Amino acid sequence: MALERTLVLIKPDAMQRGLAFEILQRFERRGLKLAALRLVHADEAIAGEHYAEHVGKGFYDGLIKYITACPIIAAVFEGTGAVAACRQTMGATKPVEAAPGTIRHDFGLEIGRNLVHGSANTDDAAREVEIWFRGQPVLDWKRDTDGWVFE
Ligand code: IDP
Ligand code: MG
Repeated sequence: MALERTLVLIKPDAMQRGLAFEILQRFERRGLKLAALRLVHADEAIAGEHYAEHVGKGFYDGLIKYITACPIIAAVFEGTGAVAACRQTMGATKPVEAAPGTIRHDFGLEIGRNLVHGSANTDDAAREVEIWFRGQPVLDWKRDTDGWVFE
């Protein structure tokens, strides 16, 4: 399986509820390697760029208001199959349809307060890493435990 990078956002509800590091820890414990981390209060421009695919949908205005409500954490995680692995750890978009043990199931109830974002595919991941880490370093580093996570 290919080594991939994916973009994770700890959304405002997770920040406000004190769940940010508990959520980050789930990705970390899975074996994914942190390549970049940033606390950022998104403005409408960056939020609009990130959620461009949803322009015109009924929930769009609420989504922009939600994601810009307070500082959030943007992270880049790296690992084999990292894009799908992160989505699996997050669970389905609707928390009531997310599998038990996933972040959205374990901490959420409503689709508009689903705590976490993860890129949908590798193209989106590259695009989103560029949006949130423009001009900022994404590190390529060898973790001493890599050989115990990646065969
Ligand atoms: P994803 O985050 O699982 O990729 P998308 O369908 O790409 O899900 O939607 C992006 C985000 O927009 C969701 O995570 C959620 O925060 C929000 N969203 C999607 N559909 C709705 C809705 O029907 N009501 C409110 N918010 C929504
Ligand atoms: Mg999506």
